[in-house]
Amino acid sequence: MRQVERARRALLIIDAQNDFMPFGALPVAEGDAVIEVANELAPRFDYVAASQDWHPAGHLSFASSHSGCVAGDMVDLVGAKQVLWVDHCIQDTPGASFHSGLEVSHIDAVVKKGTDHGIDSYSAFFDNNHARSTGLVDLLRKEGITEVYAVGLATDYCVLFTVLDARKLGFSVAVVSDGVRGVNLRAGDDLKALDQMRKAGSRIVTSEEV
Ligand code: VGL
Ligand code: ZN
Repeated sequence: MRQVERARRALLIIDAQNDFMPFGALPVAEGDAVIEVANELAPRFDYVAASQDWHPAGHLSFASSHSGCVAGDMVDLVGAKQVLWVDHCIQDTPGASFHSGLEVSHIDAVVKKGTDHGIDSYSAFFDNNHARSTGLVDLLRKEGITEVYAVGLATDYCVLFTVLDARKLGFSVAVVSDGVRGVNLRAGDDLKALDQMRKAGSRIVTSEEV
């Protein structure tokens, strides 16, 4: 009998942390809606990896680290443009913890990002200047994963850059549209990000289509 080989699939749960929830320091509207989608999908995957934004206090992506700056300002960090944020996801604080509703027993690996004081890391794979890997790509390759699905926060930052890197690394990629939400510093940023991900060759699917 012939067997059809199915792709090995991983679910990537991006930054499902308290500080990005509606009650958190850097609130994403309806951010908590991604939790039940993640919980529902996770058991159906061969491998589940979750990322945590994990900044040291005084991180240079924080407006509070630049005198005279407020959240939303742009600065130059190691030659790249950087949006400044309110303090968020500081290592070992409650704001950096996963939302309490997230079913962590489904998670096979956690990768931390944004840990270097001077450089931000939107992608769960590499920091923003692509100098350092979080190790996620090695974990996925060791598991024989060829296809990744993304849920989490935020559509227009960390989900976007994770998905773009996943495509560059050669994975086939799907973004679960009802499992992501955007910061929307400008209205419509989330829709633009979905479009950008589609143009980079990722599929946009609903959780029912997974
Ligand atoms: C994020 C802004 C700053 C994200 C992280 O998880 O999308 N956004 N740090
Ligand atoms: Zn951050």
